[in-house]
Amino acid sequence: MSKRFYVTTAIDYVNGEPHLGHGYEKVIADVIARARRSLGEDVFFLTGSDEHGQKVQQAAIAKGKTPQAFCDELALVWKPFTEKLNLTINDFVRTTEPRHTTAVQAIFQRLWDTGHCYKATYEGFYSAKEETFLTDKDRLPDGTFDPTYGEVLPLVEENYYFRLKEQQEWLIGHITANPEFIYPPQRRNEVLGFLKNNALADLCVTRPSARLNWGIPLPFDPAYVAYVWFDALLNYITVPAAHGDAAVVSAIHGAPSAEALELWPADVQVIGKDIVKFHAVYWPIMLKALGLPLPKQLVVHGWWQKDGQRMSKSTGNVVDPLAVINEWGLDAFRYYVVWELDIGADGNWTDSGFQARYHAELANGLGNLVNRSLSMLRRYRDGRAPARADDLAGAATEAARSAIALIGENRLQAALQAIWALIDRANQYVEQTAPFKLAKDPAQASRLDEVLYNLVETCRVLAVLLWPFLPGTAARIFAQLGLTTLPDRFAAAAWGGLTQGHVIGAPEPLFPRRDAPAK
Ligand code: ME8
Repeated sequence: MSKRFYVTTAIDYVNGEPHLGHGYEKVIADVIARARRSLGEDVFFLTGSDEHGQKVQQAAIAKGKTPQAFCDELALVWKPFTEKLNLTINDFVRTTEPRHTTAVQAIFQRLWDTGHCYKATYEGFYSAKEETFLTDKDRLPDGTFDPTYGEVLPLVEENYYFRLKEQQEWLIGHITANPEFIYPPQRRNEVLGFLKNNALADLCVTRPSARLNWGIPLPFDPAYVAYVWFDALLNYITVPAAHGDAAVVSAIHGAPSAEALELWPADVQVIGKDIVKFHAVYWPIMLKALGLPLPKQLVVHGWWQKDGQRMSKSTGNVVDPLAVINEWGLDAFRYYVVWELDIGADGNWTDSGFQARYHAELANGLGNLVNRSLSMLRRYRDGRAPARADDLAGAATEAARSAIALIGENRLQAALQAIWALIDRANQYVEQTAPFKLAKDPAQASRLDEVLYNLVETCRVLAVLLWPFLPGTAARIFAQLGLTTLPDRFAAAAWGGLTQGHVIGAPEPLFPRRDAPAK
């Protein structure tokens, strides 16, 4: 069996409901996963929920529930969220599942047995809010700690530590030698800058159960639970282990199963900018300690704001992706988040910007092109495709070439722009060739045939290119074209796929125009 292309997202804390940032991250990972499948690759796409730790425990207590009952209830929100987004995931991991917890325990045992962990006493300060140990070096010039840490209290405590220090030079070497490891380059430079200017301290990877018991107990010392980040990062390999991935299984324990999937190393791990240190510093060192290869690429996206401000429950300006999807449709949401925010940059959601794009680019741009192309073919040619003609072949071929290349470079926004250039070109072609005038002149019948073929064939190519981004819309375009397959292979973008005499179906508006919702 050959290795699958393995894509992951961060696993989300289930201390609240999914918001725009979560939706965004999952959509870009899904675009990458679908595009790889369109290229003919076998893909495994994983997401899930991060259920241990202080944040979740506190949220459960605030609701008067046990953490497990609280997580079980939220799983009923988070798992269906992936369906609402039409994600092509192959698995959804919850870190409270036994397949994960037992593997995390086996990994801890292994790291302990091989001397990668040791026990020591910590003396310093602790932020319960961020679950972070702090020292005097972390104080601001005025002597206080950054307000994001919340209340910071002095702490003396025994814990287990994972050795990071001695891997610092190796990690700098790896990142330097593999420029594609962290995308985009700006984030890579930040990580390198951090590693070159700061001495890594070993990482405290446990919490005493007496202080925090909502975690995975250490197999060799049940008075401690695993630090939530150590537990969470491991999901990327505990799931492959559960699917019998031979390399991971033998690094952890036991023998691989017969129908093993080959997944690790991940090809793309999509994460947000706030968790780069965990993924680009701790995670590689953990993998090295286990003798496993590093992921091929970390794709680091920026953060969304709403109306120029950080989204926060307290200010009530959180964008609820489900509300947007219910009102405007999933593909409008997927379209806006990918178009508005290049991977890496920060972005700003405004309702007016969303609605403007919906009307200008989806309703007037794509929707109008498909609707009028199909309507004219039905009106003037009984819905039958004429013989192949190639006026737009060059533009379509160029759009396909450039969109596919850009997706491969994680430049999803630019890929959408390349696709929209073809939509604009085709809409301009309608204006230039004026098929409604040609239809009035019998002498222009063969020219009208050519124009109509160019238009419907462009719609077909567009559906193929749009599939990773707007899968529902792409499938509807194919159905309206009377095609019975899905547009899920890029090979089908080759010009000339529509055969003469093929009968299309009935056009229906893809993005109905609508008034702004009442405020
Ligand atoms: O960090 N804009 O979970 P999380 C864009 N459990 N992305 C955002 C965002 C925003 N406003 N807010 C959050 C965690 N995200 C850990 C991950 S992985 C082993 C453990 C992104 O629910 C954030 O950057 O706080 C992260 O990638 C993801 O949502 C989950 O965030």
